[in-house]
Amino acid sequence: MTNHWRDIKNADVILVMGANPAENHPCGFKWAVEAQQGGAKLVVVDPRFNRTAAVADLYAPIRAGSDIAFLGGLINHTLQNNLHHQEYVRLHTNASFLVQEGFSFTDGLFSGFDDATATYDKASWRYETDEQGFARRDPTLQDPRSVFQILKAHYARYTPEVVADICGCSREEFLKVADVVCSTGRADRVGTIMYAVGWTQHTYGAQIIRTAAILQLLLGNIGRPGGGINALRGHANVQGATDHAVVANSLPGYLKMPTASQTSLEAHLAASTPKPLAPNAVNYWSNYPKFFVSQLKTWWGQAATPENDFAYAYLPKMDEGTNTTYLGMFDRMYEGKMEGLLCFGFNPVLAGPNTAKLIQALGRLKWLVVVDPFDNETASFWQAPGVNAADIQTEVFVLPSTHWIDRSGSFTNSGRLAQWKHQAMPIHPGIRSDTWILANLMLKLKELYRKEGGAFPDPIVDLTFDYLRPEDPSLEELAREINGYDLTTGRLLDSFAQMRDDGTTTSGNWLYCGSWTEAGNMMARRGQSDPTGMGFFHEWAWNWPLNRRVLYNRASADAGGRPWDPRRPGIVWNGSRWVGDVPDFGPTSPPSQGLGAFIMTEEGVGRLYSPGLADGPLSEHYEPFESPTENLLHPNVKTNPVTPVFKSDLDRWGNLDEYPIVCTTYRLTEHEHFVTAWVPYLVEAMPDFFVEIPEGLAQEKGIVNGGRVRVRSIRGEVEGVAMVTKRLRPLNLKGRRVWQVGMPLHWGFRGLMKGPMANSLTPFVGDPNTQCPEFKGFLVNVEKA
Ligand SMILES: Nc1nc2c(c(=O)[nH]1)N[C@H]1C(S)=C(S)[C@@H](COP(=O)(O)OP(=O)(O)OC[C@H]3O[C@@H](n4cnc5c(=O)[nH]c(N)nc54)[C@H](O)[C@@H]3O)O[C@H]1N2
Ligand SMILES: Nc1nc2c(c(=O)[nH]1)N[C@H]1C(S)=C(S)[C@@H](COP(=O)(O)OP(=O)(O)OC[C@H]3O[C@@H](n4cnc5c(=O)[nH]c(N)nc54)[C@H](O)[C@@H]3O)O[C@H]1N2
Ligand SMILES: [Mo]
Repeated sequence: MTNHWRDIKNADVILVMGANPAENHPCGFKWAVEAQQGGAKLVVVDPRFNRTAAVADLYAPIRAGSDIAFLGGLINHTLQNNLHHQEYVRLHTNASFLVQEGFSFTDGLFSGFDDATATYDKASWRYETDEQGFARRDPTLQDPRSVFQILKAHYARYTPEVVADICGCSREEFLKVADVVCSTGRADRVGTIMYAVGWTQHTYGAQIIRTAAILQLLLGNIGRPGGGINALRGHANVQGATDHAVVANSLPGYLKMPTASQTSLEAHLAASTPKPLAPNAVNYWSNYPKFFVSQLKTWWGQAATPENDFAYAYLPKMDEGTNTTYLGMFDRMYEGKMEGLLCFGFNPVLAGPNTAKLIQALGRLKWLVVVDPFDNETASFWQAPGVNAADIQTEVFVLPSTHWIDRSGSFTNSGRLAQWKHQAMPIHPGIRSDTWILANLMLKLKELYRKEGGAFPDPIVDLTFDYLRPEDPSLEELAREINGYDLTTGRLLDSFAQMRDDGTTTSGNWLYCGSWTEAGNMMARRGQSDPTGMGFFHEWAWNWPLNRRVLYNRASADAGGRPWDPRRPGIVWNGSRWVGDVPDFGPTSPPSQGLGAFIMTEEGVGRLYSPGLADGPLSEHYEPFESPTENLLHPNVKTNPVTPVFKSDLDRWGNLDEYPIVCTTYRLTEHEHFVTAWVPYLVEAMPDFFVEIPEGLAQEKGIVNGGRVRVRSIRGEVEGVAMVTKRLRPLNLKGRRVWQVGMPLHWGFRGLMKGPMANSLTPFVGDPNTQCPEFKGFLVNVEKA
């Protein structure tokens, strides 16, 4: 979230799209309801009329996977009708930046596309620069090469009629949404967007979110209380896990994983430390070397010296071109190229796409370790339906561990708020915690490498491990280690501004610097004062970064430092400093200095045009890998041209003749993924797998409500109770009627409730930036069972 949960209450308009917070974030959703009670409009765009839609002011249906078309239509509606926040756009975005002559977009492809490798050379996407390397600009925004004009031309194709044809809603439904959402491009109005995995789980998920960012920047809604783009996160601590490097290509704090060609610290830092593109850009990532060296010092302590590049050689390096994500890993496993897998708190057999491929992949491992408080389908994959256990050679080790309920520690919520929680249950005798298991594994490895040497034992032997009880480090000492120390004084750091790149400071994760200082555990604070009246509550727990509630909050004010809306100030210049939220800006940098509000970008402003992603500096509508239609915008490029395709015999695509129906998958309030299959009360509340089917389709197929239905994709099939409903409507794709069905994902073959696995149907393909699988939008057929 750029903003925070409580801040949703400050919005005039809330667009929920690609999420269903009434069911999946019911506690946080109360802030949307409170906003509504204060007069805000809640708008839902979803393939299903879900429970969030049921309490919304406005709902529009959409074909799964067509979100970029819908959002592109909103951008076009804004620009065609001059609804954008003009002063904000001029001041706080890159609208005036000029793009190089070589940049173009033709027939569905951006310039620089290489057919042979299916990747883009991004060189032509760069800005035109002057002698100092700064981007040239046209403050009038009239130059045809200005971002503003390129944007306008690019999205002009997304007319209300085109949106309706691609998304399957009516032109009128789209326009009603556009009227409400685009009404916030004014100083006295503000709107927010809430999204989750209805947007990420596509082969262009990152670009859907980019499109939303463009819209919000045009409407002047980023950085303001009541605005922002708010990703509703998943598991209770998935935000914390992501911050601490659950992502394959990042180190904690979103530092970059070094690559094989970066053979020295200098080379890595040079490649990772951005240069400013505007004279007024703060370019905060220029501090990258301080964050990176402090991290190396945390991990290798005394062994990390200026002479040895602070042990840079100890860090593993990524091979460019090797896919180290979930999909890449399971594909290699399927090819028989992996020996073993450690699974901590993860049930990939049910969580990943194309279950048949996943189960076969695990069967080609020599060993598998599952660390989990419960038995799950991954630990028991050799007992899956259709699998002959006698054929499986994989040796499976199950280590029962604690559940987070059994432990204290920190949880970081969607709003980046890190809250220290308390142990709710005593640990069962004989059960070990994840930290105990990891620490003992590490100590054993250290012992083995110390004894036996090996090719390069140093990174393991030298790894710092000075905990009070090395065999069971406490979460308190880990949290302090993450915060970091000043090694010259031995004191905990207060802020990442104190970090140095000379090896005299440590910090496991610069974003969390300030979370546990000499003043104590900031995450455990429960202060209840809110002097600003804006719902910031700065003394309640601790937000990264630096206890800031709203990111980019300098953009909540105009050039003079006055809030766009005095009733909803973010930060305000009081003549000598910025007051309100913790400023995302030099606290005493006067507005007259004219520094850019977006301190993390090289441009110093928000990016309407962003040359960084793999699939284009602007977004474009592509079809899901399995889709019921041609790409109506450009018939020659149907799907995202840079999406990597896996080539195993189990990676097959269904065709429209055999599989004419769109299918999507989702959650239910009563279950948490797969693990609540062990919770009797929840199983009782929602025991049976079902498929939601529109009335017209049910009639066509002779399926009755409560009867049985079979759903097949080219990869597998599921069978369950038919829930015939009005909540899924027929789609009208340019005059052609297409049906859409949906199903929940919570069933498996272990636990107290058993049922079909939704992912037996889903395709093994993901977004080129994130490799997030396309769980939302694929082809099936439906029949009476
Ligand atoms: N009760 C409960 N709460 C949970 C979880 C749980 O398992 N149970 N899981 C947690 C986790 S890990 C996560 S990641 C979050 C996920 O939170 P959500 O993203 O809200 O989860 P989903 O229900 O998968 O999908 C949300 C909505 O997206 C819609 N949708 C499907 N395809 C598309 C599409 O192509 N476009 C659009 N616009 N919408 C689409 C679905 O109909 C659904 O209403 O929930 C968290 N909260
Ligand atoms: N078709 C389809 N597939 C999907 C999705 C979808 O929308 N559609 N959503 C995807 C998403 S967003 C997610 S997040 C995944 C969820 O996939 P998973 O994260 O694999 O699902 P969970 O059932 O939450 O499994 C987590 C496991 O962690 C264990 N656990 C809980 N606490 C602890 C602990 O403290 N320590 C350890 N070691 N274990 C613990 C639980 O017992 C459980 O077995 O599913 C993904 N798959
Ligand atoms: Mo998730």
